[in-house]
Amino acid sequence: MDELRGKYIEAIAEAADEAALEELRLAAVGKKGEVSLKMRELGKMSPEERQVAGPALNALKDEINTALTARKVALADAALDERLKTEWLDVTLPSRPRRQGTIHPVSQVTEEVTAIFADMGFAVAEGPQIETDWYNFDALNIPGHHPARAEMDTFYMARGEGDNRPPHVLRTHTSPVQIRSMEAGGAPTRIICPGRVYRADYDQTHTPMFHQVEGLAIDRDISMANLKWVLEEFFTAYFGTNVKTRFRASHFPFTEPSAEVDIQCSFEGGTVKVGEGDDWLEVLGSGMVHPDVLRAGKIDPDEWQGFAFGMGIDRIAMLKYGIPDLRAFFESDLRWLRHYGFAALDVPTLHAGVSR
Ligand code: 2U9
Repeated sequence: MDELRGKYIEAIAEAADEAALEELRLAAVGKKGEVSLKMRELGKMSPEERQVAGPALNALKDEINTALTARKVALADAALDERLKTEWLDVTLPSRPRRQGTIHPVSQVTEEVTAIFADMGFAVAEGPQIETDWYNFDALNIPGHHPARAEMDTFYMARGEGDNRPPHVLRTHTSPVQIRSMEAGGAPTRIICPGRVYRADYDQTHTPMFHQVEGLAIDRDISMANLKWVLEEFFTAYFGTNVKTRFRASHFPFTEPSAEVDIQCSFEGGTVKVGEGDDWLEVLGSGMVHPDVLRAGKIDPDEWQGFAFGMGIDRIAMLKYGIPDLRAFFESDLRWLRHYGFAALDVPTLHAGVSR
């Protein structure tokens, strides 16, 4: 038995790899291994011989198994050491260039507009893009026969056969957000509602989805004078220069009186420059909220009054950044966006903290 121990314990300690170890395991304690065969012989021994040989063989088997495990661990450690010596990282290598995204002009302008109105005490309100025709039209004093409600102009959601619920539409303006906000929060209020809107319109200057920001201020004595000041303040901050405005009487179902607002510009050299020259550019619709619209929002028009306005975000983005083509937005092509200066990470965003 001592001979067996000497033979195997020594060989295991010197085994060069896992395959050699496995060979030794089979030769010693495998089914037909030397120790196993010896154990089988126990049956033929006298009880006295067995009492001595049995425990000794078991101890030898344990000893060999322990030695096998120890050598296996030692071999694995040695292999790891070897790998660590040969495999190494050059931490001084420059990193691989990564493709960068860019903040979309519409997102950037939405944040700029939000920051400017936030400074004047306006909070942001949001709402669903699929609306009931009540919130999108009736509550805004747009009657059933109004052309805007025709399927030619508005996307109606398909209804199943026999589904007689009132129609749902893709909102055609963000005005329903203001109705919901008036219902939920009452007066006084000061909010802007930026977001996507949809109209069945597609040509050189119109896309079926575009972005609007609308504003609403309601209090006991809000007037057109407040509207004019807020808008002039906005244009000057947004374009970074003093911008004259021109208010022209107009008509919208949801405001009375209503005004379209032009900003001062020049068209020299085929480009539009805002805040200089003698020309005018229409950018915005506005007015005093119609009493029926206040009532639809559960606000008493005998107690409260307010102004509202609406403008296209895509349009004021194109004006500020000199983008002449809607494709820059519609295809969100990085080459277009970069061309107009929308490189990643070098644009101020609200997340990074706006400084003006
Ligand atoms: C409520 C009451 C009144 C929002 C208004 C306009 C005039 C307007 C257009 C500008 C360009 C839409 O994107 S555009 O095509 N908007 O002319 N919007 S007043 O009036 C409201 C809104 C909500 C409760």
